[in-house]
Amino acid sequence: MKVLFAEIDTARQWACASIGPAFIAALLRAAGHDASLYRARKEDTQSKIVSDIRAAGPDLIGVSLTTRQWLRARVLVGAIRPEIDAPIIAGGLHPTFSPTQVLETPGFDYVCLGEGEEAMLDLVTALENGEPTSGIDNIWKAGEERPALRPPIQPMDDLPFMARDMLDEYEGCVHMTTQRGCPFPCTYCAARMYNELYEDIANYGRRRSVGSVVEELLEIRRDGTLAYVIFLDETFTIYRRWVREFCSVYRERLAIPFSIHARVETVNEKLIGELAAAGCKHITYGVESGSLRVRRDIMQRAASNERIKKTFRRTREAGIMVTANYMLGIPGETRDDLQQTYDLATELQEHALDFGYFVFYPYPGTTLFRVCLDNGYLPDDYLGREANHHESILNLPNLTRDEISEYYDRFTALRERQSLQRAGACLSDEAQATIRDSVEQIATTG
Ligand code: B12
Ligand code: SF4
Repeated sequence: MKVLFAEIDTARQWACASIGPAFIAALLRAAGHDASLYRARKEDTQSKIVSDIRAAGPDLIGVSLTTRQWLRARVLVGAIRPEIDAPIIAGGLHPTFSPTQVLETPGFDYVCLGEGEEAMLDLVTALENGEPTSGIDNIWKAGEERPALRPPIQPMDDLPFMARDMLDEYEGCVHMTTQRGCPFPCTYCAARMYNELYEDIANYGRRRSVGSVVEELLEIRRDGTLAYVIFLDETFTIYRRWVREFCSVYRERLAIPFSIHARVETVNEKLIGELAAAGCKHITYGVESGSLRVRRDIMQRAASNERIKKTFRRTREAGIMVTANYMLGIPGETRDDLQQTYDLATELQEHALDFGYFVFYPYPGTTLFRVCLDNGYLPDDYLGREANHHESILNLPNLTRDEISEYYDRFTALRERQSLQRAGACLSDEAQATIRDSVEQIATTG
């Protein structure tokens, strides 16, 4: 059977496509099906997308959706439905936590709840054999009852390696995932909601064996270039024993530079040293807020500012580049909290090469989404608004949208100053003077 996954680009094209379909496609291909990816680029018109998909002749169309992709996807699927005679299934974070919203939207025939590999294989087999598609675990058919969930896939090593041709990788820079699930309780995070979805069935947290991860990378190297590895796991440094074993085997057999995401509570000096020795060149830490009150009481992230600063310093001293991420406009935050975030970001610049800053958006399924809903912070038309991280959609009692935008602009200016200063350090005196002028201009306007 011919399955076409459509990747829906939004404001920007990300470095790699959604990886859920790449896992599913690998299993479908192993079972003899044809699975491929079509990218609906931002600039592509609706009629081009419809005609491209028609030309591909799929028997089933799959779309992987985050909340950000949902708004464009629902319009595109509405346009595809009358033109192409193939059922359409949506999976991923957004359909999993807003399934009825998706199924009530014209064009969507099925929603996949949670993990999709085995469920898609069962659906494709049923469709191919002309069998009924009702009652397949995880697959919610429009107009029918919510299905049961099958247990999370275990062991993860049984899954075939991702269909890498679907990831848009180039020049040997590859993306890897080693685990599913995160044990932390961050209240704004959609990823951790998988734990709750599966809580009556089994523990959602699982990790591949070190051997399987290394084998996948060795296979990539055997087939071509392997220059850099980006581990996409949300917190690479959980399960320290696994990380230690990984570092030792990776260092011996691969020693290719790599980057990871981590939480400061999960690392110590020893682990940072082992990561550095294995080839880790870059760690992104979620700092999120400079206010301990906001981190601890609202976000459920309790690390102290001292711990954050110490971890940043140790990471840099180990020769690893550091990036920090911040969030602005969290429900319950005040202007003073925003200022504390700005102050901490300024202080951490000494150690962090760069930082990301995002205006808070409440993702369905999360604790903070519920807080926003229950307290009337969400505007009535929120379902029709774009999910973005540039401006707040919320009506918050302690913080205006303008105040959030003001701080967003201040972070933009801070980041520009930082990159100009770093560029300046390698330039001539004359070039540095020009940059100093620009920096001053930014400082006065920012
Ligand atoms: C890697 C990653 C990225 C990568 C790749 C994105 C991707 N979609 O894979 C990059 C860097 C590009 C990225 C970017 C962003 N991300 Co991101 N990202 C992640 C992260 C850490 C891991 C995703 C992953 O690897 N999952 C592993 C795969 C195997 O799981 P999966 O995607 O859930 O897929 C399974 C099922 O959902 C299902 N499935 C998935 N798709 C489909 C499709 C079909 C047809 C079927 C049947 C089933 C199915 O089957 C899959 C296999 O079992 C997640 C956290 C998480 N754990 O999900 C955040 C996450 C998905 N990202 C998030 C966000 C907010 C963003 C950004 C907006 C960041 C930003 N601030 O700008 C952008 C927007 C991207 C976009 N296109 O919308 C949120 C999404 C919340 C939401 N409800 O929308 C998450 C959940 C993080 C969070 N803490 O809340 N991200
Ligand atoms: S540590 Fe990251 S992935 Fe885990 S719950 Fe918090 S934000 Fe989500």
